[in-house]
Amino acid sequence: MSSISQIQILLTQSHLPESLRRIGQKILQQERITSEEAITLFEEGEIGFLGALANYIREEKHGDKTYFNRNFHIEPTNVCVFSCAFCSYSRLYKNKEEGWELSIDQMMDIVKKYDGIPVTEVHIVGGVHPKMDLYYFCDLLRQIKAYRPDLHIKGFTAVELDYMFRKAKVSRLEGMQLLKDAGLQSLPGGGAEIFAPEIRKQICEDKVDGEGWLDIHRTAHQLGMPTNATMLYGHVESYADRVDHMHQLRMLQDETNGFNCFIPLKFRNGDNDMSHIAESSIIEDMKLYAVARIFMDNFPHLKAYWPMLGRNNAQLMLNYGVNDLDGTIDDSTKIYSMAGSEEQNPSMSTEEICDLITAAKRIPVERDTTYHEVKAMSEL
Ligand code: V47
Ligand code: SF4
Repeated sequence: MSSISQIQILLTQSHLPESLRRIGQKILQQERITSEEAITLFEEGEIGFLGALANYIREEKHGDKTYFNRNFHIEPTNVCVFSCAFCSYSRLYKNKEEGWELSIDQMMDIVKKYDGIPVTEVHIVGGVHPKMDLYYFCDLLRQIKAYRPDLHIKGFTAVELDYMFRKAKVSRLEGMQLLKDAGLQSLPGGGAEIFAPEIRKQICEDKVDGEGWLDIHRTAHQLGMPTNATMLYGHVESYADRVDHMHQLRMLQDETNGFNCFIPLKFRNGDNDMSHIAESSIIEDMKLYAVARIFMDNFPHLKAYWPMLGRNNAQLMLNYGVNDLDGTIDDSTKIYSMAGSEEQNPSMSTEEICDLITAAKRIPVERDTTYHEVKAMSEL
């Protein structure tokens, strides 16, 4: 049965509350839903209904295509001046002997490990080390580009950038231009967490606020650099906080059209200062992905980051709005294994990721960072 007829049948069911029927009709007429309606979906939407709406939108936008890319991570340091309560990864600067700090040569050795391997992207992300400044990272970017010009460099969360720019006493525009000139091409979506100030106060009080995060992404978009957006969910936030977060992203996207994808990040409670908080259930995860797909109508892509969600759950989300599974990264990221994700050694070969996608009756497509198709399945 097509996804449109599935929704039409659901909308005729007599037990469906009128509020949900109206939302379903809006989706079929390609109308945007309001923040209040998104909250209604969280509160009243039953999972089959939400899944059908999200899947309809996903198939309208992308058919069965499911994207992945070939990338690797460089994590320059896990030493961090900030102290986010959910973070299992960082070591405070005052305890820095427990952490790692890579020199530029060591990071170039990581790049050289991929000689002859058809990766298209390097993702640079880490803690915030006071001695690794803007000019240090410009040097790193230049060396990577000189060594491997074809590699797209996606790097630095708004948190790292805000600190770098303040320390170097440059404006956000000046700092971003320097990084762009040195080779930075796009920004990852990290550091967004939940924008609501009362939640930020409880989970990440000392780093850039929501307004600053949005302004840094706006600045990147002004310079023609695409970015991603994340939301850390499933801890102390309410449905209204989630919707407010997504609404602010949706408004910025209306203004700039600079976001590529939205990546909900499920809070993992291993070995951090929020370990007493239970993790969200898989049903809550499915609801969240579906509502995100329905609400964020101007975001082209919805990504399930499998190293954090686990590969089986990420596969399930392909029926709840997701059309991107991130990369075939090897064990080059430690953020999630340190926070208790079931993916202790997150690595999937191209064949494994394609099998995962085809088993869900979708079509795997290798993409580059900006979603140009590198290879369709028939060529993989
Ligand atoms: O901002 C940290 C999250 C983010 C935990 O843009 C946690 O393509 C869950 O943003 N439980 C950094 N999440 C990683 C990130 C990312 C990852 C992959 C792809 C992209 C992209 C971006 O990791 C942080 C924070 O929200 N995080 N600790 C935790 N315990
Ligand atoms: Fe530092 Fe990022 Fe961890 Fe926060 S989440 S403590 S900014 S590494």
